[in-house]
Order: sequence, then C-alpha cells, then structure tokens
Amino acid sequence: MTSGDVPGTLPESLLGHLLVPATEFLGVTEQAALASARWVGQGDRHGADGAAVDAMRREFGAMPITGEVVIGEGEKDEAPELYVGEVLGTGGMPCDIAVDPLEGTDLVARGDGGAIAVCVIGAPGGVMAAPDMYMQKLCVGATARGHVDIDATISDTLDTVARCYDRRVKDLSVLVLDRPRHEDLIEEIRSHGARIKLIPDGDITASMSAAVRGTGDHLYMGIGGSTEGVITAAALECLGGEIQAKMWPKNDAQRERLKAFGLGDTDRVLTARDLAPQPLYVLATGVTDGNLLKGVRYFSDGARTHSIVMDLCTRTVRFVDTIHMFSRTPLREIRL
Ligand code: VTB
Repeated sequence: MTSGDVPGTLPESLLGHLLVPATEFLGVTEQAALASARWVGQGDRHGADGAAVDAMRREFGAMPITGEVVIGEGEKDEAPELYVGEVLGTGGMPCDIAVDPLEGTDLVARGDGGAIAVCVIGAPGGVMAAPDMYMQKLCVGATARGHVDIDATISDTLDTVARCYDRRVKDLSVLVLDRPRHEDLIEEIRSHGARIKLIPDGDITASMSAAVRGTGDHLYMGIGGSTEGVITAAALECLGGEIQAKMWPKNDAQRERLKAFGLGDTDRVLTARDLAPQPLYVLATGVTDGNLLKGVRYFSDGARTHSIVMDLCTRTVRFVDTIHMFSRTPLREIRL
C-alpha cells in the first residue's frame, strides 16, 4: 500500500512538495466561466470556448505548479493552447491537469442551461490520458455505488437503483444525452417506466448532478465523450459516486488507437481506478444555470459565480459563491 491509498494522505509523488490548496485553483474555473458567459446566446461556440481556454491557461500559467495537461483541447498539432503534454505553471507542485474549459459550448452558444468550466488536478500519473473518442458510461451517486453493473440489462439497472433509493422505478430520473444513437436506450428506459431527462450536451454536469442528493437526478447513462468520462470519474470519486465505462470506438482507426493506449479490449469495464486513480481536486464553476450550479450573473461593476471545489486531500466539498469586483472603486453594495 502506498501512502496515497490511505484516505486523507498524500500520494508519494507529492511528498516533499509544497501542496497548493484546492481553493487556490478556483480562479482557473471562475475566470473561464466569467470569460465564456459573455458569449451566452451569441451563436458562437468557438468564441465561447476560446474565451474559456484563454482564461484558464492564463490562470494556470500564474500558479506555483508544474502541471502537465493530460486531458486538454487536443493534441499538440491541433490545439495551440492547453494541448495534451503542455506544461503549465511557474514551477512547483507537480501535478496532472485535465480540463474542459467549457463543457457545453453549444449550450452557451444557444443560451441553454448546464454549461460549466471544469478542471481536475491529479497527482503525477493520477489521471488517465484517454484517447478522445466515444465512451459508454453509467454513473450513480453514493447511494447506488457498488450495486450497479454496466453489463446488466437496462431494466435490471433501473430496478437496482430504485431499490438503493428505496423508491419505485417510476420515481427515478435518468439523464441521457439526446442523440440518435440512444434511441434504443431511451425506449428501454421508457418502457421500464423510469422518467428521463434528455440533455442536449454536458454529461459531466449530468453525472455530477446524479451523484449529488437533492438534485432530483439519480442516474446518468449512455455514450458520450471519453475525455469527459475521465473528468467525471475524478468528480464522482470526490463525491462518493461511481462510474463504470467502456471505450466505444467508431472505426478501425480508433480501435488501433486504443490498442496503442493498452485499451484494445473494448469489453473491459473501466472504473475510477483506471480513469482517475489519484485525483486530488476537481473544481467546476457554473457558466449557465444548472441543477447543481448557478450560472454567471453580471451586474454593473462586477459579477457573481457559483462553484464546487471537491478536495480529496482535506476530504471536503465546498460550494463557493464569489462576488468579483471589476472596478477599482468600491462596489455600491454587496448583496447576500
Ligand atoms: C458529450 C457531451 C459533451 O460531447 O460528452 C458529447 O457531454 C459527446 O459527443 O458536452 P457528441 O456531441 O458527438 O454526442 C459534448 O457534446 C461536447 O462536445
């Protein structure tokens, strides 16, 4: 057993390094959210994403870390910023970084709810550098953790989750991405009697919502992005939830790619141990209103953000409500 296996202790790769506390990373997601929320409803997903990327990169760049991007905006030749392998920070705490500067670019372009800026800070080697392709996922909160099985039938899974929550299947709310590839899945869920929320985008947000009690969501299932799956795995680890996942290559080229990553067996069920074996912190800030986080609210000389800071080192989950003052002169007033 390494020291990192004991809850609340640091992984060996970080011993002897000055640990940057989780809340110090808040500026990363807050500034990304503040920048991209200006693009709400502008019909420009690239503009919104670019604003988030620039802000995130600037904030990481000023931090006392040596952070290597393992999940970013693409490979080096595709992405000028936050590319996989890019090292960020002024030097200091070694860490892995996984980012989705704007999860839900289309949501922002349309002015829809549920967009977030999110990042994961992991111990070196603590976050899988998964190849970007589809991934089948099943995500639940702590109440159903240890009881579900991605290989079970949909009806068995719904029955199991209902039992865990001590309720009827018709009282469950299942989140599914609204995509043609999910027609059969949606049909099976409906015919077994559970309620469905079809989401246009944003399966990290959806999975976190299913893992937090009181949101009214109980289960996320379906096929979404693999990089989103890695970030979800880290977040659910912090929230006490569970992800089970399988890579879902579309063609032979992707199957070959998976082999190079040692993931050639597409029947293999990946868990948080595979996807994010040593996450430290996960931070997310709402860009547009969602079940879990409020979106950015601007006012005449400032703005307000709502974030979640999940910290496995101190074993805390904080909801942070921040007022950002834009002008040098004092704000007229602070509202509760
Ligand atoms: C999902 C969704 C993301 O990608 O992971 C999805 O949660 C999967 O890709 O917000 P498709 O859009 O091809 O279904 C996103 O939409 C981000 O692009």
